[in-house]
Amino acid sequence: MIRPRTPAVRSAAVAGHAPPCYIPPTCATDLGRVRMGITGMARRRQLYEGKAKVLFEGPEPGTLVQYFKDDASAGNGAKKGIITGKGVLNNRISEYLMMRLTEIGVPTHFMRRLNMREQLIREVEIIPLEIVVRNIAAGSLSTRLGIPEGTRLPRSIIEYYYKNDALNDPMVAEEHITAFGWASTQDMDDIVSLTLRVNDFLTGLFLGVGISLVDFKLEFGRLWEEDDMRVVLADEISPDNCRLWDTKTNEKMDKDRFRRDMGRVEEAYQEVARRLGILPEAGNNDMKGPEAMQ
Ligand code: AIR
Ligand code: ASP
Repeated sequence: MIRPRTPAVRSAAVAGHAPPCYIPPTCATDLGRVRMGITGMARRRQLYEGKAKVLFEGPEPGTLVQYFKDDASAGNGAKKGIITGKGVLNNRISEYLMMRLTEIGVPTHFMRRLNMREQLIREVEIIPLEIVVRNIAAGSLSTRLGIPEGTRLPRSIIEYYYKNDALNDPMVAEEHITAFGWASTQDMDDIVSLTLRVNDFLTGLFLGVGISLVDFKLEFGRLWEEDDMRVVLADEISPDNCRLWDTKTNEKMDKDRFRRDMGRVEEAYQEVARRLGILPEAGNNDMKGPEAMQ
């Protein structure tokens, strides 16, 4: 839904109140320069580096380049590692899923994939929430409520977490979200209806390739077009932020293999891509993709 920009929000945007997570002022002033290994000539301003991705200034105003790293972390950075080829696979998987979602009318920040590790996205003001949808009990829900992993939930459950590393992304209620102004009631209406559509669509899409969509995390952003604002899907959708289990064997095909030291992590990501019919054809060398050199 498109909404006119309210005067209050407009002045906040003009005054340069940075999106809380992607372009904090401290990072924006500390502009790194990168040279992309394989593409050779591309020099881009780095705006932000996260745990799994880097954001660079895009070629046009209002665009950014999202670079997918092989770095993996768990437990808010407590555990760190590299999953070789993950960046290439997540770039491709997220492209595919975002494109399919666009086809059914879900607005996203995705514009197009640029190369093995990068995609062009629209610059949005990230809403500082992690929206988690659960269809089957697992992970923190099982731990917190004592519901065994694998229990089918009576209905899909949506949870909200406040995106704040220093606080360890605490779970919050809609009351906190609206009271502290992280999102308006109208933003939340849009977020919930988009999230439910994404869940319905992705559940069916994954089921079609023998994968149960157990749970996943989404992020949304505000996209400003002139004086209008739309809430759009942002970030990525990949085995880094979905739990994906083989429907027959319940074998895990997602980042839990890394979080729980189960081994065969790369293979699991590749298998997801293979089943979706999008495994990059290139050999192992290309899986490394261009390397960012600072
Ligand atoms: N998630 C949450 N924060 C970061 C991520 N990636 C995702 C997990 C899982 C879902 O949200 O990948 O798919 C629920 O996570 P948890 O840990 O709350 O059970
Ligand atoms: N919370 C994220 C995860 O486990 C990553 C991290 O916290 O470092 O997926």
